[in-house]
Amino acid sequence: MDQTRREFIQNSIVLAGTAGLVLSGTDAIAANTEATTGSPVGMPDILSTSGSDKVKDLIAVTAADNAPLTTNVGQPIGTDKNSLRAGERGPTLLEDFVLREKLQHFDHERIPERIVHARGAAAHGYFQVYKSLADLTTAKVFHNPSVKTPVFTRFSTVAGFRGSADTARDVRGFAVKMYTSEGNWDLVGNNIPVFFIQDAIKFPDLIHAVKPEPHREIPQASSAHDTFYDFISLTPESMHMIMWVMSDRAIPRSFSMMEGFGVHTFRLVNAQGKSTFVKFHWKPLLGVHSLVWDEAQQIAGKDTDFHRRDMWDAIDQGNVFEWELGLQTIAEGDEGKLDFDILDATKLWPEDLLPVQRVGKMTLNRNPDNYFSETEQVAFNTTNIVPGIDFSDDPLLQGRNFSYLDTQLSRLGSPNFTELPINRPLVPVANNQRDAHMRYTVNKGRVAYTPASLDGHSPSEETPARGGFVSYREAVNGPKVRVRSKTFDDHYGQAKLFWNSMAPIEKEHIVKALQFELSNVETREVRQRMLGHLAKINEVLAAQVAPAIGETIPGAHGPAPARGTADSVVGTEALANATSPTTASGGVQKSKALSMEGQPTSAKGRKVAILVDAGVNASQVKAMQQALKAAGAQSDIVGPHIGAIGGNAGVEATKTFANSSPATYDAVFVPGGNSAVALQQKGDAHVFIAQTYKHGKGLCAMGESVALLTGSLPAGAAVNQLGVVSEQDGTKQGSAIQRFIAALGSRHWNRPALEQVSA
Ligand code: HDE
Repeated sequence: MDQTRREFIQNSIVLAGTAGLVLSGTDAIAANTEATTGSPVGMPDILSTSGSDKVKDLIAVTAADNAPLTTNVGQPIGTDKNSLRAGERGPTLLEDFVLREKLQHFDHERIPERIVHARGAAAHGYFQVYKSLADLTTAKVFHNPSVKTPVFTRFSTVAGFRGSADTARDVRGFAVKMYTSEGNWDLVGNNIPVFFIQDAIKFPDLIHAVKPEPHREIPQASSAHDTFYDFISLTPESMHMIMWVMSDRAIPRSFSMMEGFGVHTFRLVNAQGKSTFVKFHWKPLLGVHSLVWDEAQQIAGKDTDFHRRDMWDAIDQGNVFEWELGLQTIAEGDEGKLDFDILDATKLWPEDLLPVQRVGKMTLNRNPDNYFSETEQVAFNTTNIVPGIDFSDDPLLQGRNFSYLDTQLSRLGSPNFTELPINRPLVPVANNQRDAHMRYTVNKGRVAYTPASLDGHSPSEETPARGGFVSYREAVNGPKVRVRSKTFDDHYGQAKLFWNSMAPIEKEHIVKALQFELSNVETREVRQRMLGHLAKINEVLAAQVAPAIGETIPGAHGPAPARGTADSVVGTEALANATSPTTASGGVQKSKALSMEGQPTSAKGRKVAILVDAGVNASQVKAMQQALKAAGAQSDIVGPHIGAIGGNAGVEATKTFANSSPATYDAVFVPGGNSAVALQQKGDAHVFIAQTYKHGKGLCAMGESVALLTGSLPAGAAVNQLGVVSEQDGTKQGSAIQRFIAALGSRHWNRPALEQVSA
């Protein structure tokens, strides 16, 4: 290594050391000099095996606790409760620099929210590969299983403003920033594996159509309006994505219970320069689970922050959110064997044809210290890739590669946004870029150009052998044209595959979602155009949606129940049998991976409401709380007021019937005791039970409360089956708790008498 580069790296490491990195001072210099000289690659591998490097990096800029009050230039402040006045009742003086600085800063606190994905929440963690993937890629993040690469992952909705509800029906952003030893790698994906459009040039139109209509800024965070369906009904390529967005995937139960997808085809490139096409997947260890639409709408009012609160609380209590990274790969040259184009982002690669190999795990285990500094200022960029990972020619990805860097300028105001603590890489940054708003780095010397002979400190290029990035040598040739490739033409084949792959209940939910959305569209012509597309996907689907918007499908066969839903046995069967022959799917007609049925279930990450009043059996409450905690579930005691219930210090309510809702819980437990008498008189308690039954979630009542349970449900409702547990015998309390916990985490869709439930 030349002297200049060594000095630069040493200086950087010392700086990084004072900023709180794992290595510091002379130890760091020794360790990194060794690592650098001992490795063919020039950049020092400064990541430790703890994965906490980024967190330590941030400590240097995290405000200290209990510091004395100062102005922004460090002047100690005597008082900031009163402004400086000429006399106690006199006018305020211009000289009051404390007042002026405080107001000036406040006046400029906001930055523009993201144009899309404005509403989001994020957490820190790390990624670890299971075994080296050096045969596929030179990316070091995929080489050493003992290295924990720090990550910062942000989840978001797309359409809503920054203050909108978490549970809107929408695609979820799933953006992962990895602080690797070769610079930052951002995988800026979604929780749905395909997209609405095939070419980036349509993106502003799509977003203008889905956002609140411009004349009156209505509706917020909702696609159920005319301009969205006007655009969609004139854009057949969006039909596959529409099926996903109308499914329960668009209303996840938790960020930890949704999949993530890189969406586009990328390349992995190995040391021999061999390229393999790849699709990235994040598979949640808790399985994929969703809310039901009725819950999602209620939660939007009862707890706007439902998803961010769920993640914050889980991590705050020492739990983690985990996903395995999955890869689907196609050798370069084999892509032509498929009957769809791998550059078309409206197509997925059926897992039945190209199985997902799980190659590593991401663990999120630390909440940010400051929402604005970290979650709001984090700037993802699809062009943040590292050597060994490269782009495909997907025209959507190509457009994104321009957009992200560009948008950060208007959002964060300066090209120096990469110097913000949450955005800066853990490796040293060295180039001849200088100045601009809010420059943070102090560059030494007189040379800010290359080539330069005057100053030895100028950074030098890295050869590929030493880790310098080189683009994949893809051969490209063609006339300049504004045309869409014919290989992008199939717009319905994979929409059919998705529909075919759904369980009847999932089909029913898609039907109901479309009924809801289209019945909110005021223009009949737009609704009719949508029906036309649905009929091309599946006639029964269209025939079931049609009655809710006052239409019939001429010539459609397949029984559509009068109400247009599939609650009846006949309807359910009709939906189960309603399939369409697929195209553009490699011959796959149904894919298990697309359905949420059969996903792993567990009590982990679930939340139970325990309904209490004075006289509640405290030992049953305690036993349930302990069992839930042991199973990784949380619980809230819901009572008539917060605090000790009925003077019983052992039973402390943290929620009330007025400030909570059954929609925000995965199950309800009603312990026995005299509380049952008071709860009988409470409409809210009955609503808790009835609605939980209706939404297919776990219910458990003990002792005196068994009558309350059965009294809240219609005659013929399931009791002691399908996730409903009732136990009068106090000696069998333990087994009732176990049965209840076993039922947590799954929905029991086929409960009888749902129609009669009044909730
Ligand atoms: Fe984005 N997208 N996008 N997008 N996107 C943004 O960048 C854009 C697309 C995605 O948590 C913006 O920093 C274009 C697909 C996520 O901060 C902006 C196109 C996918 C996030 C932008 C797309 C995404 C964004 C707005 C069509 C899934 C939030 C703020 C070619 C694979 C990242 C920002 C975060 C954010 C542009 C389509 C995912 C304007 C032009 C497809 C997760 O640059």
